[in-house]
Amino acid sequence: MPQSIINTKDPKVADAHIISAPYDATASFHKGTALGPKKVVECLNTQIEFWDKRYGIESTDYIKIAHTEIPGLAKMAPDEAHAAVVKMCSESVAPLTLLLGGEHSMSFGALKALAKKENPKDITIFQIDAHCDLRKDDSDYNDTDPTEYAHSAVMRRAHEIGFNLVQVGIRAYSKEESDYFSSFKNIKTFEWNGEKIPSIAKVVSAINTKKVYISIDVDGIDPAYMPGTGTPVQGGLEWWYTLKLLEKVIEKKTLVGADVVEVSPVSDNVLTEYGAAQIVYNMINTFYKKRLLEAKKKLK
Ligand SMILES: [Mn+2]
Repeated sequence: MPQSIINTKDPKVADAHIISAPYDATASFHKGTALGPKKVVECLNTQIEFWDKRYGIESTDYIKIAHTEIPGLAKMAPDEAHAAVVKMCSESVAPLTLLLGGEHSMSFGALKALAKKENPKDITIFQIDAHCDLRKDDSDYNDTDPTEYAHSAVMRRAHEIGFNLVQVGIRAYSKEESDYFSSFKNIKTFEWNGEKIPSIAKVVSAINTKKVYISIDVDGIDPAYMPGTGTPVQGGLEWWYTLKLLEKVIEKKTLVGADVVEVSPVSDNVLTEYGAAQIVYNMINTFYKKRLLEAKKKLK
């Protein structure tokens, strides 16, 4: 029996490769997301149940999961950090690569790496987030050294290079961002505004491509479940809705990569890193659902 969900040291043989990007230089409010990946990996190593009750099996017996941390990120400027993420993600050969942030700007490194192998026009980024992240740059809150690699601009950068966008849980944005998402047909924004929550089927059907990349900013989920994050906003996605939504997206679409970002651990509360680790494990298992169900059949 494996001692941890991260059960191989060799990313070359892994079915899923988790890459940590502990970086928070452009964060706008509460810093600390650089500490996120380590805490999430700790939860994967010691807290998450191997047994996936959805499939009735210990998936760690059938799925190899590796973990690598990108070294030296803390001292890098935003453009250097971005390049380091692109390099590491480009070199990953696992069928599924998942990035752990770090601030949301890290996702653009994974997306740039993906854009080298695939046409971004064929891929929808399925983004769970309180924020649109569609700013041109961070000059509205950083007048000393604005950067286009800011976490608040990450989805604008991704959209500019051709990716389609479906955004869920959005509830804080600027006029600039509203104007931006209103002017493109290939951006669909589901707002959380106290009105009726859209059905999971409706959200999934808004994804118009077969291929999907999932980007989860944990602040999209309600801070009652995920309090440890850089820019929390009240009134987000409910926990079980989130898990079901992700499961449906991965079942219906072809997952080409994922990230979980903006975990910023707070003292005396481990909900955020624990929840993020559970989300990571669930996504990997859903990706390998067919394999797990076949293995389960043979056990009988
Ligand atoms: Mn956000």
